[in-house]
Amino acid sequence: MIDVPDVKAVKQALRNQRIETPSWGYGNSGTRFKVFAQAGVPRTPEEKIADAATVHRFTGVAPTVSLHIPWDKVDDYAALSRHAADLGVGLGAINTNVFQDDDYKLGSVTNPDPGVRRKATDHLLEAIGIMDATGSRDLKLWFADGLNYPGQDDLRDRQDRLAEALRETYARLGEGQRMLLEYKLFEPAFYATDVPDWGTAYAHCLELGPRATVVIDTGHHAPGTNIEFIVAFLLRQDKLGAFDFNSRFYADDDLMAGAADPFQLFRIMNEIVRADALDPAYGINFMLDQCHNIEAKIPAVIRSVMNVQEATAKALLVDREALRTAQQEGDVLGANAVLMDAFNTDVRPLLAEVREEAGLDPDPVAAYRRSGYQKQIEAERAHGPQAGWGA
Ligand code: PSV
Ligand code: MN
Repeated sequence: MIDVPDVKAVKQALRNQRIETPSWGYGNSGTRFKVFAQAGVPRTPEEKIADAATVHRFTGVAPTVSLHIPWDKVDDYAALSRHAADLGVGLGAINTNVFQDDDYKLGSVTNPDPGVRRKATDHLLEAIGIMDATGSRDLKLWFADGLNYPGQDDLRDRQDRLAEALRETYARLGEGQRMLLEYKLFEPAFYATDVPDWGTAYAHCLELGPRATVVIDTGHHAPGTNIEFIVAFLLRQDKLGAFDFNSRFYADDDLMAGAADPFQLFRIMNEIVRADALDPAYGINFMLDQCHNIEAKIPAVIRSVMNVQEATAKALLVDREALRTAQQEGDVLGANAVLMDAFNTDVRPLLAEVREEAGLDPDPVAAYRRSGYQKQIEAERAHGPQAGWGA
């Protein structure tokens, strides 16, 4: 292992790290061609939260779970929050869903029909009401809005409509609540998306005020995009609110974070560490947004959490002083070597120690497999409709 100047501080940072898991990652989800059902999948939001609590039990760093409304609609959100607390976790970001009603065929908040826009904005306001009940801090907005054909609607008018809905929603935020705006280059709209990139999201957040910040979903960029640059830029502007971590090979593949390109995840976490933005007190919500179609879901979420931890540990090992010196001296190869030395370090023994010192099993996936939880949920959840993207 490379020389670690302050191994205690590195371990402390790793112990303090927080990663939020998505309720929908525990349900059935997949591609538009096929969603493969799995045994033991949750049927209710309560059961999804139980799975999230299980991930936290074995990793120790995933104490909150994001909800998606209406997929996680319940009558009593305060009771759901108590259920989560009883299981040792909290409810995190509330994700809005203005993309699955027939009314939204031509868009939600940017729809040319004011009635549809009203309905969509009302859903965003309803989500803030849910946050009031759950105590959630973050309202997460992603709009599928966009156009399939040139000329289909007026690009600029749609920006005005978007700004109006965002303004109304922002004004409704309560004390301590924030708005996170996610962008996506493509899909389901194929010609033009209304919030296609970080620049558009950033400009809208800037207009709104300090409580509106950008979400970077790692799967939502053109191939080859330098995501760590976006991270560095938004951090400098104090406008990075959250991540939706996942992996992509080609499009929005939603594979496990760190699976396709662990080096990219390291480069992202390197910018986070560089800005001292890892600590939960800084306010970035490090979320996963994934779907596990062919792999077992709970161990896949555990593996993803571990992948983020590994990238983070490597970023914490970067010798900042040596890097700065090499950079200032114009030592191109030296600077690059400092970064690569950290990336090429096997941090698994370090993380195993961190877990053991926290009273956890050093191998969370193996511990999960031994725990009997999978067998238990397969027996308990044998009947009834399983949760999925539409339920
Ligand atoms: C859209 O592709 C997205 O990344 C948004 O975050 C949605 O809320 C989520 O996926 C749902 O799976
Ligand atoms: Mn996302």
